[in-house]
Amino acid sequence: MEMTLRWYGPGYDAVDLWKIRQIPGVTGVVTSLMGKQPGEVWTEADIKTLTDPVEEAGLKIVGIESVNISDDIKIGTEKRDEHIANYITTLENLGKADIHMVCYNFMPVFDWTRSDLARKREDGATVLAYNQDMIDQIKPDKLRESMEKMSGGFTLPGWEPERLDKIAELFAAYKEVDSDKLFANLVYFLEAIADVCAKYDIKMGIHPDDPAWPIFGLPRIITGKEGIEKLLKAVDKPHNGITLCTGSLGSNPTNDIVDIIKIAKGRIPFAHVRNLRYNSDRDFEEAAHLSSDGSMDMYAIMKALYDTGFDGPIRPDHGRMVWDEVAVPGYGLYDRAMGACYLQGLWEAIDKSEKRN
Ligand code: DNO
Repeated sequence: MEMTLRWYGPGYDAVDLWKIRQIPGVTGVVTSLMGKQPGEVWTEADIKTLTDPVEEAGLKIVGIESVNISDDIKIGTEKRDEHIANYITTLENLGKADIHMVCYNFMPVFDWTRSDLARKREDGATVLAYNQDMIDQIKPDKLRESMEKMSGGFTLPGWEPERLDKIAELFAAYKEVDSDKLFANLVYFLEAIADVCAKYDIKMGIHPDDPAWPIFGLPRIITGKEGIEKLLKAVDKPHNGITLCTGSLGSNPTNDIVDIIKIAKGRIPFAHVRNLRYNSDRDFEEAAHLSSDGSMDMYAIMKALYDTGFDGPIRPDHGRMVWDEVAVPGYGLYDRAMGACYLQGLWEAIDKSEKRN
């Protein structure tokens, strides 16, 4: 495995690349062009605005998180083929820039969703949290406003204001899209990009839905083992893989993450590893990465990745906000640096004990 951190790109992140470089063991970043709208082409010149500063800092780009998929592709409108053609050009340009892993999601309208971006914990740290009762009280068209209010002025990934300005239209366009149709549109997309992915050896890692159940009546299809198995089988080609996000899958306590790692063996090009704590079946909050701080067994997760031969990029995921840091919610430097060291400690211990036995 290769330890990395997410970096939002020039002008979008409060964390400097040189600080990321000083985290022991971190050799690369995953990043994105946050200003691009889904459906647009990423030119070679655009991509250079990412590779230049990262390489100057002595790091490398090990993948893109994310090249977002337009709602036209997800819905299957008459614009989808044009957007897919643009996506193919983007993949081509990424391949030429020696970037071979792309994370994306297929969630309708909203990307990851939380009811609270700064819930205070007992020790004063703040964390992202989800409470279903609070979400049930928010109208979908007010969700963007509520997320923006909580974001401290930072642009949140997957919450492009330009797209969400048209929320009523988007909801109307999804009216005819049930989970079968959404799944078929995902398969259509993956088949269409198969050749370019094969040519440039690009691995696509779909990010699970977060939280891992439908919200606001919109379908969600990558919520657990069943959806993942179905997708891996439907397009049984090496470019079709998953981003193993323990926090998203783990939002549903019935998901057995170790089992999911086993069934997706060889098809996990990217891993996001973090912990969370369930307070009830209607409420969870994110925790420090340590097993003892949350509800998940981080040792068992790292061991399953190790045992299945995972060798891709991995990153600590959302961190708590500690020591008065001001940054993109979930993406401060301090707690993610602690997470990166902790995960590497687990990995080293597993590796050494396996080799001695
Ligand atoms: C949030 C992230 C997501 C993720 C996308 C992948 O913190 O986990 O925004 O990057 O869903 O496309």
